[in-house]
Amino acid sequence: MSLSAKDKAVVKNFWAKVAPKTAEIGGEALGRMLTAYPQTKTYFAHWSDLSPSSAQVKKHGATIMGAIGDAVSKIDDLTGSLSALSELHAFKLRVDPANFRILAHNLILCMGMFFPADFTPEVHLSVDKFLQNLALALSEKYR
Ligand code: HNI
Repeated sequence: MSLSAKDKAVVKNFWAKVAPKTAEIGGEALGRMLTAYPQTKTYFAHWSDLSPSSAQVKKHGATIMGAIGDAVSKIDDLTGSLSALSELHAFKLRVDPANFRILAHNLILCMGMFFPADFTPEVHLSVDKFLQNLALALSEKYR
C-alpha cells in the first residue's frame, strides 16, 4: 500500500504538530516496547537499564524519532533515505524486521496518548501506512 498524496500531507501536517514532543514520544514508545514485548530486549542487552524510566531508553527514543522525522521530510524516497539505516539494522545490528512492526505499534499508541485530539482515525490511518512503508524501506537491505 503505497502512500497517496493525501497520506503524505496528513503525515507531514501531524508531524509538524507533534514536533516539540517527538523525543518524549519516542522514549515512551521504546520503553513500552521493551517492557510489553520483552523479546525485543535481546538487541539492547549491552545497556545497563532497559526500564521505561531509563535515560538510555529515553535518549535512544529521541534518536529513533529524529530518524523518523528525517524520513518524513524525505517521504517521496523512503527507500533511498533509509538505505544506510537499513544496512546497519540488517548487517551490523541484525534486528529481525518483524520488530519494526512492533515498534510502529508502540509509536502509534504513544502518538494517540500524547495527542488524543489530533490523532484522529484519519491521521491514524495515514501514520500507520507511513510506518509500514518505513518498515519496508528499513527491510530493503536484508538478504
Ligand atoms: Ni534502531 C540504532 C533508527 C527500529 C535496534 N536505530 C539505531 C539508530 C537509529 C535507529 C537512527 C542509531 C544509528 C547509529 O548509531 O548510526 N531503529 C531506527 C528506526 C527504527 C528502528 C527509524 C524503526 C522505526 N531498532 C529498531 C528496532 C530495534 C532496533 C525495532 C530492535 C528491536 N537500533 C537498534 C539497536 C541499535 C539501533 C540495537 C543500536 C543501539 C545502541 O546504542 O547500541
